[in-house]
Amino acid sequence: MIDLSRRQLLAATAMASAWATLPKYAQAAAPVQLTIEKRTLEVKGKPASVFAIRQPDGTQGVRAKSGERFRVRLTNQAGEPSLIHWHGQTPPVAQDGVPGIGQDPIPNGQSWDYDFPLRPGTHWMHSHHGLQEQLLMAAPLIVREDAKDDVQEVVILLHDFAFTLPDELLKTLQGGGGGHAGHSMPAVAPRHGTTGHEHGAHMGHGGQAAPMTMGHANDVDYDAYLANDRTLDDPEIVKVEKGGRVRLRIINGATTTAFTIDTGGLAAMTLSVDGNPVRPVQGSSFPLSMGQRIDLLLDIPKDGGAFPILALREAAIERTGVILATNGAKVSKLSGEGKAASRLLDLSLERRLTAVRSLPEKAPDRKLMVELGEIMGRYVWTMNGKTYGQDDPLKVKKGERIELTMLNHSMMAHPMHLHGHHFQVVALGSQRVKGAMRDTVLVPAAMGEVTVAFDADNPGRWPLHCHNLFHMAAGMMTTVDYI
Ligand SMILES: [Cu+2]
Repeated sequence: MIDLSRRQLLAATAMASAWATLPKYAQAAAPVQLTIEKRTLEVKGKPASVFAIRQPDGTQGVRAKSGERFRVRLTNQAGEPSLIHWHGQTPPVAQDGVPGIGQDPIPNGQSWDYDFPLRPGTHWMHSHHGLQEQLLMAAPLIVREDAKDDVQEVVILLHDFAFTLPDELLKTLQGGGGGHAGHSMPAVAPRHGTTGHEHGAHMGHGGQAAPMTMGHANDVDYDAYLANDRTLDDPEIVKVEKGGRVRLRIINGATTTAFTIDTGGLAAMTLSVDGNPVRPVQGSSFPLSMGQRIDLLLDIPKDGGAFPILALREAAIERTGVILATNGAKVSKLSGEGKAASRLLDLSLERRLTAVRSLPEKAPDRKLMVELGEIMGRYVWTMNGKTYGQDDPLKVKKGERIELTMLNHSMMAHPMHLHGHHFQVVALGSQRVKGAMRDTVLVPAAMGEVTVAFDADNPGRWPLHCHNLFHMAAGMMTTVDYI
């Protein structure tokens, strides 16, 4: 696995001094060992059998530096076939980790080698096989852009967790389950009666009020919401420095739960979304839908204290999070439930985001439209009226600039993820923007419309799907195809 061409090798051997550097090179080229395995996690005092993706020293996922390659040997010890997708990375399609597209699932006990250039930023990895993601088969994939030693980095991976097995949850959603007697069954949230609404707080162009955001937020009432595997009544407490700077790298790895990140008394500033730098937006409240990431910069006050960083479940009172605390600070116990329901996610932050590095100016070569829909009453989710397998793939050509408009006819919002590319948000409804570069964008319920642009520069068959795991499992996926 030494990545030297024969010519480089000959050149190296010609120089005696080069031998001294060769072992170091070889060492750097050794793959990171990553294993998918089962583990027992205690959730609210009860043991749960879940998965982990970790290195021999227990590190969950991968941490790397900008400029490095993703050189990983992935071993499956999950006890069942599995395959991991490197969300946010743009590898060749054969290494993208989607069963039936790049490769087949890795059988239990076998390994697979990966080697591709890393894309900087806060990314993550998760199973793209079956419903394994619901059982925490997910981990961070952090590629540090600039190693600033005076900034402390804190990674927060969010999850939703149920003691009920994922296929039972899906069956119940589809109306065919009902569960077995004796199982504790988290309620599948009613489809009607939790409809929330809010007025757009911002005015659109020309003084028109933005359309009211409507929709239904949650399909499943989970047993717990986790931040780095912990609930808020027993949270991770991260030691921080008085007067120090902290970079939060927050990943929403939950399967069907969107959150609002609440930094409380600390003002925060956006650094990047989905691993792509954005211009600073100040605030203390940031929406984060499934699959998305946000990096925030915080200054810890000079006199110190304890600072909860909360993730508020969308349109509900449940919450999770971590506590940043300086030495000796008193950390109060926090409840996993807040007093008032949090808001439905909308595009108010998206509208304010601007990419630091935009796509080069270019007229689109091709415009595509995808309508997101639901077959009412059946828990079937569609793209252009079809479910995955019966879908009409989106055909593009290599080298084209694509503009893809997604229009949501359903009453739930959908965080739409395109594999193999990052896109720029170029319109929200009819309003053109020079928005963020992303790989996952929220398309709000009830005629929400978002247009993204990307360059077809990575040939393959690339999934475009909703990052609500159950929506995807119930049909909401298609592909963008080109050679
Ligand atoms: Cu969806």
